[in-house]
Amino acid sequence: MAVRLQQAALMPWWTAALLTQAKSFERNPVIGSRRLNQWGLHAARVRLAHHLATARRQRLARLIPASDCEAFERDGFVLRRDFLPAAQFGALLEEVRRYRGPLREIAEGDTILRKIALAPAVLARLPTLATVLHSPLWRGLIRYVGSRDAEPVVWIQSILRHARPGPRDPQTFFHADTFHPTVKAWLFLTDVAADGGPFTYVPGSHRLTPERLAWERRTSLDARHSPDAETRQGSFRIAPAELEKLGLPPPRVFAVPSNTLVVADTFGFHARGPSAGASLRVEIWAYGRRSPFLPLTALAPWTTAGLGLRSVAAWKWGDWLQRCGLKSNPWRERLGVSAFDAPAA
Ligand SMILES: O=C(O)CCC(=O)C(=O)O
Ligand SMILES: [Fe+2]
Repeated sequence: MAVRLQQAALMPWWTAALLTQAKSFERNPVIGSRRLNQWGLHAARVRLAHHLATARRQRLARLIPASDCEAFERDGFVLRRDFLPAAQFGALLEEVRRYRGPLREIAEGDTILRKIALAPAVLARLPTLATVLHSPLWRGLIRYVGSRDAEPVVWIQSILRHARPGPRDPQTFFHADTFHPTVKAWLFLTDVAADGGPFTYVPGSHRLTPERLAWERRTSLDARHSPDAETRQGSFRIAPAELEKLGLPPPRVFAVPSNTLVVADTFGFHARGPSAGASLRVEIWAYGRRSPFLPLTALAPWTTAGLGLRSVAAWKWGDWLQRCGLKSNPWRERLGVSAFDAPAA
């Protein structure tokens, strides 16, 4: 009874969240409602978000070369080998290798993810990286693919595969990150082998075809009670056989040399590819996710440095909750370690 009353009291809140990027079918009973999704609630959010993103993107096309727009429209990603001039890439690599400021690690199954947040004091020690993040092509690609004139949040990220005992890394299952177009970018600082945990992406899967919309609708009906935790959170997993049924091609495997940039719409299906043994992938990793239902391209006040500070604050808040015995913080702080170091023994 108390739970029901609480649910009823929160209903206006859950309903208002429909106009935001909220995506959890488990937490939000309106988003997760089987009946509302039978009536087409999820499908309507997906359709409207795509419609608005397409309109916003058209207005940002001037920021990048026409050939990149074409590649993106066709594939859902832009790939650029030799993104930086060799000397600048060398300086960036050296700078990141030398950096041993505080960083955080989190486990994703048997993978360890290591992240350095780019707060202003950190960026001051990484001047080449700061320059790269201000370059017109980097800024333009993030904005166009993300369909917002907004700064992304950026980390230096290391992915250490088979680095701890644990279940299969959940990111190795094909999935869409959320229900609306959204951007992620990878500037690889290591060479990535096909069997060394490459990023993989199903070309063209960013498009909202009638088949995809029907799949979104079907998946939304049971997502709230899915056995898969990520699907319950609104990041729908898809089986390889289903990809084929949607008329999609096999995934593209980004086995690429360092200094390759990939900027992708992660509404498209993607996964962290398999790693035959222990492997290390290091990248400058960016992520931009803003309100999907704003028709405006601008109105996004956060800067990359501000977002970096916010990441650090979130980690510290997690530490505090843990110290108070309220919740354990999965983000472990590590000191004196670089992005390129092996996992702790
Ligand atoms: O690390 C990767 O290759 C992809 C992970 C992923 O699914 C994501 O970043 O959204
Ligand atoms: Fe993802």
